[in-house]
Amino acid sequence: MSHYSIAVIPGDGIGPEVIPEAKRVLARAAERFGFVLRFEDFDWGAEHYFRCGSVAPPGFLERLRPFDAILLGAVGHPDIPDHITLHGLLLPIRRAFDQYANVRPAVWYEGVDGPLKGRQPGQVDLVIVRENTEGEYAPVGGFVHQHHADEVAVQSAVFTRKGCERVIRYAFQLAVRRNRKRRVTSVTKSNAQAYGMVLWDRVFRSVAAEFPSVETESLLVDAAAMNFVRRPESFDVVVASNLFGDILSDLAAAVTGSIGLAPSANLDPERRYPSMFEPVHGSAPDIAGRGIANPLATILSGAMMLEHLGQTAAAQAVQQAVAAVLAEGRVRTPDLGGHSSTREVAEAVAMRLAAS
Ligand code: GGG
Repeated sequence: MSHYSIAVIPGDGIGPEVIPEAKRVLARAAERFGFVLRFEDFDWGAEHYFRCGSVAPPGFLERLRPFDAILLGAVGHPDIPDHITLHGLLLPIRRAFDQYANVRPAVWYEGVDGPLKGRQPGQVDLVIVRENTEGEYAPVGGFVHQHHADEVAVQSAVFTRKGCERVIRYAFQLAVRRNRKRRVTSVTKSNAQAYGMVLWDRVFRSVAAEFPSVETESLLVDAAAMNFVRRPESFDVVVASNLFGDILSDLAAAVTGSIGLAPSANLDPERRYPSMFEPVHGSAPDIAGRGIANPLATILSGAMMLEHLGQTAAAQAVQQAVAAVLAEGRVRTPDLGGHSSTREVAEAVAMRLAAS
């Protein structure tokens, strides 16, 4: 029987509400498909910051390294500047474990209302591949004359040939594996960002030449945003820089009904380090503590984790159970127009899983 060790970081806000529900569903899947998930929880995030002055303890990356995967809820607290949480936990994990492909599917499920007139569920099934280790999120820059009237802040984006090439190649490989539209859309703003993103465009063209069976499209990010609304069904795999991929995945989530349904995988495709799975949504302090957060994005992130671990049948069963609960429309959280609790939605998925 296969055993997998999973480091769990529930984090802040709704993170500690959705994570236990996802663990319950994943444990049910493990039971049914005959493998073992050993979860170990880490109480890092805002509470750790209030107690110790940092969101994670010294050496936290070394503690995560031996795990097979990391499952993360959400980070961010209204009383801590967001850059402290992000640069203290999430971004170091992505960089230390070279999780260079942040894979963010956006699927419009049957039974879910979308905001777009004249479009139907089932018409949108796209994946954003976000570069996850450099670009606009590279920790390069600084302050001069900080906190004085004449202070200056410099923030540099870093685009390397290797960084562009590997994530763009991953996007093409994914388009081939998905075998849907076999289409990769590259998103930049290379008319204005005339160095890093020009390099990206050049690398995109050269990697595209390795995949003659894949159709390509290059869009400026403003046009991409417009077309996510105007023609979302035309997209298959979208590859974008760290910042643009982040923004577009929230837009894709809204177009497909709710950010409460958007999962993500931070992958080290070479499998040298643990990959990390997390919902796209953040800590949502406005609804935290009320037991109404949608657990499906975290459950679907868990399914992506099972897929990554090689438990494909279990991953598909979880995805099908989620799709069935959504299609049935009886149990759903308020973000989808329902009145159910986080626990009730997860329990409905777990029951479907057991029945399937
Ligand atoms: N579920 C992950 C989470 O809490 N994300 C908050 C966030 O601000 N993420 C930024 C990012 O993904 O780069």
